[in-house]
Amino acid sequence: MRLGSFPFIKTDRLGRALILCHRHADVDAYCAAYSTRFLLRKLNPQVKVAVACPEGLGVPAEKVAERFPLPVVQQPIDNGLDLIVTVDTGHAGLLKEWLDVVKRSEAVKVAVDHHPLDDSIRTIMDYLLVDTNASSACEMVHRLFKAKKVTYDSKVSKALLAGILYDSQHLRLARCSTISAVHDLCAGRDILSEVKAMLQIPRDRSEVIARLKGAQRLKLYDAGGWLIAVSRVGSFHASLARALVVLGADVAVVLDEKKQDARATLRSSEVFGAKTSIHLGTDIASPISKSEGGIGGGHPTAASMTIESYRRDLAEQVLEALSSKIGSIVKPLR
Ligand SMILES: [Mn+2]
Repeated sequence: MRLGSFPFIKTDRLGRALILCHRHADVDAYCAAYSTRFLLRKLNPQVKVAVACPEGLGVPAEKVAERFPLPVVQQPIDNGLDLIVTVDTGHAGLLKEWLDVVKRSEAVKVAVDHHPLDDSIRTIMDYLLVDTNASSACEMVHRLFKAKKVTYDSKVSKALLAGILYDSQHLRLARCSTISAVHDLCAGRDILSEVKAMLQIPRDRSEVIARLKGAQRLKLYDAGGWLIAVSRVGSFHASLARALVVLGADVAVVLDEKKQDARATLRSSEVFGAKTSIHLGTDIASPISKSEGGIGGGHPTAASMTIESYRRDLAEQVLEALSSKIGSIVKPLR
């Protein structure tokens, strides 16, 4: 990985750049975009940087965006771009209407990420700055600042911390490299509590209801002693899946089947991930969505997939995949 060569174009030739987040940007994606824009403008103060967030921002990202405002462009632009940077985007489908812009553009294309990249995005980007051991896209952007020997202001340090805390579950998933980035970003100031407060959002009543209804509809399965909880909700899928793991499920599968379109959000406990080495992204979500023409992938203990025009039983398909990876048949638990 040639972090020091970023942005892979002579900075004096860098006139217009576009930074792209994945659809429905989360805190990590938004803050990585915010900080990358700052970095590019430090490398060339004349550069015009547009940021796009397909389908807008998630709720926590929206709150963080109030503290770190960015001019976000709505309409796809592609004339005269010299550089396109995607942040936190492991699958090309997550770029939505901007995917065409990336494909058509003659710009230098750089992916900055911590997801295992799907071929769909791997093949359209020129340079991949990806470390799946990094906690977050923001940790990768912090490495870029270091490699370029560019200093950041206190807003950027807080934005990078926000992305790192958000994706590492407040450092529960942090590696030593994450802690060292956090140490560097704090630089002796007590800003962690301020950033944590930024990420504290009282849970919406509709989200609480979705979680409780999801718990009510829960079906429980056993595979080789592992408990798999399956439920359905119309929104707040990830929130419910996380809650089911907190309740004690080893794996949570939350489904949302609308007309022909199906979506599944998967979470597993860290113990399940460590003992079985089953990677929910590359072992489950990615192969199923690929075989069904959908979009899917993710991390070892957190993954999701969306499949349009889906006609089978997604719960059954996910349970089958888990069963074969665990090496044990799945039985409903009474
Ligand atoms: Mn991320």
